[in-house]
Amino acid sequence: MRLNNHEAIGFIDSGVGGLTVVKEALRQLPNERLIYLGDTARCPYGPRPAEQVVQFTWEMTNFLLEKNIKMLVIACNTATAVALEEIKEKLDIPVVGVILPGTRAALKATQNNRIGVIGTVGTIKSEAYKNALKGKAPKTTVVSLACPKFVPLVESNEFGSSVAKKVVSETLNPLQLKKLDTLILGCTHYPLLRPLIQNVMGSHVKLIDSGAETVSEVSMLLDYFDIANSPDYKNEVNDFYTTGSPKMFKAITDEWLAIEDINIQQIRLGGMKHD
Ligand code: I24
Ligand code: DGL
Repeated sequence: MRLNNHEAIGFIDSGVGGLTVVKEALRQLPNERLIYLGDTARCPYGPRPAEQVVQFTWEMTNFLLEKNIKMLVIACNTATAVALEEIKEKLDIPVVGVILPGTRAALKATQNNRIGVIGTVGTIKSEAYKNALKGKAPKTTVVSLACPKFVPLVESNEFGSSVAKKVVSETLNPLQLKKLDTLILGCTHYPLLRPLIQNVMGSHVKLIDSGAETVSEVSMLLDYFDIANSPDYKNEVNDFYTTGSPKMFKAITDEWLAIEDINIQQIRLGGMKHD
């Protein structure tokens, strides 16, 4: 029997995109204490070589292990795609990525076995989604597409504009004639483009938000390992760490999470240049 029920659940991400997962966790798991680490100083991970993303992801993991987390959520698709397997293998706490939960939901949703996946260059190049889908259901047709313009679009606050509309429609054009009935949003930022993506793909295509699916899996694993916190021990303080500007990080968390008393600290990870 493990006695770590009151410890926090750790979340790591390349920046602030993983807050879409945290927002869902605050809703589905209000008894749990969360610790989030966003590597905003080195974001984005999407265009980086896999070996570098693996190294950065280990640096984040090691930082959170020192905080005695009871479970680790890799809330970034690019990091999950290239680093989940080896991190899971080496850690003795449960480690959850954002890719498998999304594939489960997609396989549940599809009726014609034709599933699309969109993500960063790193995620699509790794073929992690394709392998996971094919591994579970070999007859599935998987159409993958990297959308390198989407993250910059969201991060420049453009996700409602007519420029965004044009970029989304042009980027998704290769998917139009593929007869997909399900599309996995395989990147933390894409839920913010959801209305535009839905509009371009048509209302018959089911969009799967990997992050939201992941929290359901976290909830299930807390019960499976018997490490869920009880309301009596709820500790209100959620800690947020960033490698970048805490002020800018706070601006995003304030708008996105709208929670009070948020504790944000700037940290350095291995190999980072000092100011
Ligand atoms: N959204 C994201 N990243 C940004 C941004 C954004 N700027 C505006 N919005 N910037 O990701 C990244 C670089 N920063 C990050 C903070 O530290 C310094 C560097 C998506 C966030 C998903 C939760 C748009 C925006 C916002 C508030 C909430 C949501 C959102 F301003 F998309
Ligand atoms: N968090 C990343 C992902 O989900 C997107 C941002 C980045 O490229 O670092 O793939």
